[in-house]
Amino acid sequence: MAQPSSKKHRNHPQYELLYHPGIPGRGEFIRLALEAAGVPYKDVARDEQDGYSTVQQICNNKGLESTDGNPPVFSPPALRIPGAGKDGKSALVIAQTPNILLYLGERLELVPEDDEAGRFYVQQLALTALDLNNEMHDSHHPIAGALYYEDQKPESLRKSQDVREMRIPKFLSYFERTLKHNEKTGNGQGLYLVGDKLTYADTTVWQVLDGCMFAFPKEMEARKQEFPALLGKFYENVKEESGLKEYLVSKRRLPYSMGVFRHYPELDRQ
Ligand SMILES: N[C@@H](CCC(=O)N[C@@H](CS)C(=O)NCC(=O)O)C(=O)O
Repeated sequence: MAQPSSKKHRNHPQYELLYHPGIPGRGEFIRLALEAAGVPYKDVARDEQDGYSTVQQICNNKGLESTDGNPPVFSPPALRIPGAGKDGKSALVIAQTPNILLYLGERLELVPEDDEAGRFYVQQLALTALDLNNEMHDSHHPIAGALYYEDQKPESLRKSQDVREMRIPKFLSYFERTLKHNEKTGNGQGLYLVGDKLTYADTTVWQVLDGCMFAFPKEMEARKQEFPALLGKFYENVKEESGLKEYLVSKRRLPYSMGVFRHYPELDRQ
């Protein structure tokens, strides 16, 4: 079981993350939120014997329900919350990364308190970061997820060029401006995208930046001068946040491999 330094575990159910075992992938957005909050969780595919078959049973079955009377799930990640089902005894299952983050945001105190507009704003930023996540996936799988990269390499080269030259700067510019706006209006100090403390917008944007740095190291290095606040102070600070600092050097943090963020040198800036 994942065991981050648990500041708030007495008030939380035993969250269960249902995701693939070998990659950070989209599950990482959920892990980062839980780790930043210091709330223990079970990473079912990794922490339980035969855990991955449980994940597949809940997330990839062809039946009319996922488990405990919950509707079917399209694909991982999903979050299972024992005791949060309609009858107060069974489990609630929630899928779609941003939906899970929305559920956890208030509970983990990773959204501005008593501020509806602030909650939507955090979600807006997370959704935007997840759009870039999808662009990064498509940079090596522009034609079909079921085909090998090698079978779509010419298209990957074209797509990556567009992602690096057009899309990445557009997203980074937006996040850089957001940081500056919040420095002026929300006491963000260049450390936070919304308000004056960590939200899941920060952890989600950070994860996408980190993944982009892994996939396109030359491109991202070259962009540092253009986006110094985002790729400098902000990026470095999130790594130092309590909970995340310990997690990022722990075994729970999986290395990038064959997931959304992949490093093919030929797709990077030449
Ligand atoms: N929009 C969904 C995407 C979920 C998704 O694409 N999951 C991947 C793993 S990271 C998967 O298993 N997809 C199977 C498929 O799309 O066929 C989310 O954000 O959770």
